[in-house]
Amino acid sequence: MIEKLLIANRGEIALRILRACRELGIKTVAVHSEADRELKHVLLADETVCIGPAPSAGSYLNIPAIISAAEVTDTVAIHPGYGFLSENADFAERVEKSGFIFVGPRPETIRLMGDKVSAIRAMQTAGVPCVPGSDGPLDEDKKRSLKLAREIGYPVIIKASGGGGGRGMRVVHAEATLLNAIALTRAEAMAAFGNPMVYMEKYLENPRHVEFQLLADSQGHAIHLGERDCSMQRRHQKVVEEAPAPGITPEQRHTIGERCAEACRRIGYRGAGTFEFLYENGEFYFIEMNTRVQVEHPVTEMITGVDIVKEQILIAAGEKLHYTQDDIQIRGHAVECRLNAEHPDTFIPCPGRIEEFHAPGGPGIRMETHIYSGYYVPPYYDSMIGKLIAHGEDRQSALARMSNALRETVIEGIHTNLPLQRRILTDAAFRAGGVNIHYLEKKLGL
Ligand code: MV4
Repeated sequence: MIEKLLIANRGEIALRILRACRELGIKTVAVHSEADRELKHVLLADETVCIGPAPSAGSYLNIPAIISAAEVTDTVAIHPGYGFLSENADFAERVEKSGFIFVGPRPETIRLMGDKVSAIRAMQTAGVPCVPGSDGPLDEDKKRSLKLAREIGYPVIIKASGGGGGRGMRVVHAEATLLNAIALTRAEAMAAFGNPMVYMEKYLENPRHVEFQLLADSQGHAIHLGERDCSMQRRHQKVVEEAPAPGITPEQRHTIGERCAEACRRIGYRGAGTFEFLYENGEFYFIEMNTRVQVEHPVTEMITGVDIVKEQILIAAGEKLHYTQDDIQIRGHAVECRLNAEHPDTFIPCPGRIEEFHAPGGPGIRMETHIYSGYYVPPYYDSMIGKLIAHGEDRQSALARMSNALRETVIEGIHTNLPLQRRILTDAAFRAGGVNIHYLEKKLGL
């Protein structure tokens, strides 16, 4: 078993990883920046190492500093959390070459999925449904691109293979602008990712964002934990997530989930992973795979009873999955509201001291946060300060519990998006379920 684990992250996910380690009897090393000495998990960890200055580039993204911290503390494994270095194949490789266990997939898998063209190709081969498109990179042959777009049918979308998560894409509505759009996206992709490769897909105009959670061990077993709906988003930042996705049938869950599991077996996937789909008119279209634990993993934990972070660590330790697919039952419904330190109307980040914090409670309520009364939210990092999760026997009950919990939550001293979250919970379309990815921005009048 792993004796000691280094948490290469900060905030609520670092605390989540620390708690999983405590349950497993694993000692923890918290690495932190100069601005993060008072982080809750740093105060709780068995050992702490300051790895650099406040800006992430010198600390949470500083690979040599993290490896050195692991060396001086006799760390066995490194958990990257989400964001920062979590999907950096070079980091995973350096971790393994230095003799540590990387809690995540093999570096080659991270590299394969980081390149969207190769990820889509791998999924297509494995029988995962994908968006109609170029089935590979666009070449310099303009006639061929024009012909392809005409066959797919406008609108189409040009995406950078090195992009993902909303970076490096351009929608094209008519033939007149296609070639220019390809050239522009290519140039931007080269500048932003050092990779000029672009590909084409049919542009789906009003899809939902539905993603499947997968777990795979290093002995070739893979299971799915059902899906989440993450359509309630603004500028590619998710705001509310829920599981299961409204309106998805057990048959659809079984069919798509099993395709994803089979894809994991084929590519020798290891650890937790997420298959992102667009869902429109009853059909699923794969767009990207995430090779890390995700912010919204708790809604899946609430409806399946599986501790995803503990499973990640046990898989990294070489253990077999503790569940077979038949062990996984969906129980009730869960919803998550992200809590951000930001102005509720302008979305401008609002760092500062939390003068007062009162956490909500009651049946089915889970608060994942590192904040406490007196904690200072630094200005250097993502504005997310926590997540509130509500579970109930059905969607109605989960939403009722979430509404109560949002009313109970008190965060004073800084602006937060609590007022926005309370508004979303009373929104008729949200309450009906199944809004698409454009809903929130339209509601907010953007
Ligand atoms: C799309 C799309 C429509 N059609 N691909 C944006 C983030 C990246 N993961 C993929 N994205 C999209 N790809 C096709 N073929 C619309 C989006 C999209 C989106 C997807 C998921 C969640 C929010 C989104 C917001 C705007 C656009």
